[in-house]
Formats: sequence, C-alpha cells, structure tokens
Amino acid sequence: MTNHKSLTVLGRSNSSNVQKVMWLLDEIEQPCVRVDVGGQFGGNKDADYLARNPNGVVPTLIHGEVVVWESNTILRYLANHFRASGLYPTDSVERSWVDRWLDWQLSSLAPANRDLFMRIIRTPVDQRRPEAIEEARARNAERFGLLDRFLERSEYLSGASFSISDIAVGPLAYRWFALPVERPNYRNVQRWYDLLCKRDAFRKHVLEIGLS
Ligand SMILES: N[C@@H](CCC(=O)N[C@@H](CS)C(=O)NCC(=O)O)C(=O)O
Repeated sequence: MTNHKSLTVLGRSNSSNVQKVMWLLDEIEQPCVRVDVGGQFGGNKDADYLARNPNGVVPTLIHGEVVVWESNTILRYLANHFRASGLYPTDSVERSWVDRWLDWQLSSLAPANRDLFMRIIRTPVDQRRPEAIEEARARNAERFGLLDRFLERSEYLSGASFSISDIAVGPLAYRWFALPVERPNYRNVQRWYDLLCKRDAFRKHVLEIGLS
C-alpha cells in the first residue's frame, strides 16, 4: 500500500520500545524519519512532547495528523493501517494469539527484563548489587522458561508464522541473550531466537545497536 502521509518516530535507537517500531516499519517497507528523543537526548519532558505523549516516554509515532503512543499500540496501528494481515491477523481467534503475547510482553516480561538491564547496563560497575542482579536474572529465567515450554509446540509466538508478537518480544530476548548472566538451556527459545536473527530488520534495528 502506498503511503502519502509521512511517518515520524520520536525516540532514541537504543530503546527496545523504539526498536520494535523501527523493526516493523522495515518489515513492511515503510520509510520513516526517526528523531532522537529520550535518554541522553532528552526532550521527552518538554511541553510540546508531552502534548503529544503525556507519559513523557518514547516512542511516539506521528503519521500525518495522527499521533500514536504505547509501542504495542503503534505496532497494531501500523499493521492495521498498512493492511499487514500476515503480521497481525484479522481473524478474531488468530488475532487473540498475537494480542496475548503483546500483553504478556508489556505486563510480565518487560518489567523483569528492564530491571535486569538497568541493574547491569545503566548502573556503574562499583554500584552494582549482585543479589539484586540475581533476583532480576531469576525472574527473567522464569519468564523465558514459560516461553520455552510454549515454543516447544509453536514455531513462532503466535503460531506457524512470524507476527508483531515476535517483534514485541524480540528486543527483550536480545537483551536476555546479550547480558552477562547465566541462562538455563532453553532450546526452544534459542531456536526461535535464531529465526529472528535471520531477519535483516532485526539485525539492523536490534543486534547492530547493541547494549547501551
Ligand atoms: N509502555 C511504554 C514504555 C515506554 C518506555 O518506558 N520508554 C522508555 C525507553 S524504552 C523511555 O522513554 N525512557 C525514558 C527515556 O528514554 O528518557 C511503551 O511500550 O511505549
């Protein structure tokens, strides 16, 4: 589908929530402009930013006159708008298989994953607390263990094909694999993650950005 309204993503490239949006835009071949906001760039607490996104977090999507925030909502919006039904099915049952993992990512995996990331990458070495890191590691191991059991019988998170639920969870799986922590041998998560690593857009927007 051709796009006559411009797409702008406000958010720094090393934010996992921005990465989801950039990854999907690449998958559906929609060009966009990304503007560095948040983190070291700031701007996300400025009045004009807050007028668009009252949470003061990134990402925010601007599509012509339309403003969308909450990264998983942005994924659904883009998939709907550009009719990417392969990535977000229109059938109500199949759609629920995608939605449940989007909700799981936001409510269950993200808090544990963010905690582990912040306690290592965003904490100076001399201030790191091993017991807090271990507690966050164990919570992540428990979440990925659940995923591992599910992926025993499913190629991707929402069934036989890749969807926006894989995009939502992928950047956090990258952090789990890249952070210097002990991991149980989750064969099914590893198999699924290897599939993600074959995708150019995942490599470009997640792997090549790295941990920062
Ligand atoms: N649930 C929100 C979370 C957004 C969020 O927490 N964004 C982080 C970056 S991943 C943020 O804006 N942090 C403040 C900053 O970058 O300055 C979403 O999925 O969009």
